[in-house]
Amino acid sequence: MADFQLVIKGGTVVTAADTFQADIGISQGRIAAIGLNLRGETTLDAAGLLVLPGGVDSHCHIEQLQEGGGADEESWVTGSTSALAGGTTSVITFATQFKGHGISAPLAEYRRRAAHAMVDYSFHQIITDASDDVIFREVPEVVASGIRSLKVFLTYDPLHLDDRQFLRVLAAARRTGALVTVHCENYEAINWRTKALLADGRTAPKYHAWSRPSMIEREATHRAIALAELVDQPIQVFHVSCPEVADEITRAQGRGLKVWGETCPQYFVLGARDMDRPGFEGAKFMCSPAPRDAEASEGLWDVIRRGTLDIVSSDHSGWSYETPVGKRVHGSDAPFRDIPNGVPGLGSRLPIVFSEGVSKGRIDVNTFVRLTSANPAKLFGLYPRKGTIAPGADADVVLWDPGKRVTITNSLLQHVIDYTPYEGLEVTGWPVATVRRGEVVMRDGIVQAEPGTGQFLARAPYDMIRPTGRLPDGFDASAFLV
Ligand code: DUC
Ligand code: ZN
Ligand code: ZN
Repeated sequence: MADFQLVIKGGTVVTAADTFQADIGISQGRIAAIGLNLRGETTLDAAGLLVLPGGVDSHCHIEQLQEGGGADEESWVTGSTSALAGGTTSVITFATQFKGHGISAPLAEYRRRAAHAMVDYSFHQIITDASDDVIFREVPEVVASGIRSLKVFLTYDPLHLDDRQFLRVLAAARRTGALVTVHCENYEAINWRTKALLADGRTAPKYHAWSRPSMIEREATHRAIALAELVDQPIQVFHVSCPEVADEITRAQGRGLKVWGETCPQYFVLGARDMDRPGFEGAKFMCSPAPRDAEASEGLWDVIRRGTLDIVSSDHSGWSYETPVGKRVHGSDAPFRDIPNGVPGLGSRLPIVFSEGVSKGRIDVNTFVRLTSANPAKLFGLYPRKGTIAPGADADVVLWDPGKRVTITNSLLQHVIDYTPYEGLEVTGWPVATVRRGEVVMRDGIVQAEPGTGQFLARAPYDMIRPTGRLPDGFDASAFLV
């Protein structure tokens, strides 16, 4: 007689902490038991495979609204398909504010669109205009609705916040119990250098990297940490591109601050060299911060092994190469300043991190699970429902063939974007089946899930992002609505 609806049988279970042989019994979408010789109504054979918790991608852009109307090319259906094909079962995407407007109305539109998701999801609320109404009225409402992270940009027109506005967001997060995630680059320095490059006729994609060298990222990271320390507000630094920037986080963590850092696969395998490809080709590799050089990429693994950077997200951004709405939106000879930033990476995230990390001997498989699933779930208040294999957790599981060699091509990734910057990259390790809340939604690359079956993940208050209580002079300026 069967005890469970589904049993994943004979695999090697891997969590953030342990690796062991076991069957997993699943009923009602949750893990009901971990043991030996479990019997299910249905069995999924995992012999010879790793059994991992579903990937949690805590930074990706899906169907993001554009100021002129419309949204990013990657829809919830295509984005979910790519995520499930690549072993990711939960994502955190973004809801944007447009300057001069509020956040509640666009958030309702984001939620309406996300109702088509096939992965479970939450949002980071982007704040681009820290007006009184947004900071004092709307942010508390949005956080109370379960969106427990705010995102700010210290650069980019028209998104960037000055220091005063950034402080107001940090204070609002402290009052309401949210994490603040930060895009750290110096706005004025980039604009100044960009003007000079364009004045000198240096317009090709490769000058994107020249416009924002590493000290521009390091300075903004240092400033973001200092202001967060002033407010005593936990932050996560997004997409750290190199060890020089990570060193700022190491120092902050050494002082006992709640500062976390993520990096992304593009910083492991791409470099400024890729933006120097002939013609417009370099646009395929343009993202911010800019990928650096091979030494920086290798150094990021040291930083990961030390624990300073503890999450690898995709920063998946939907801009096709050939379409008129993607990288060429301002023409095929647009100066680098006018080419949209971002690279697709939802489906390729896990294979690249596994291959570059585990298969090449840089990290062990438990560290892989920590970076790509357990830590993002913990930092964003989803653990232990997501990010682990344990009784009571959602049955989000990936069956992983650690020895499978694959050459990445765009069609394997199943996103809507017409290219991948990783075309031709050889990886060892590939997902062969994905289970989302007990349902087998991908097998051998074929995704079968109904649009609308993804669930919104409302995030309740959690300890990890509670302020430290250490304030300069013991004075809590954030208690005042200024
Ligand atoms: N950088 C971002 O900050 N967001 C999306 C894409 C990018 O390159
Ligand atoms: Zn960013
Ligand atoms: Zn991003």
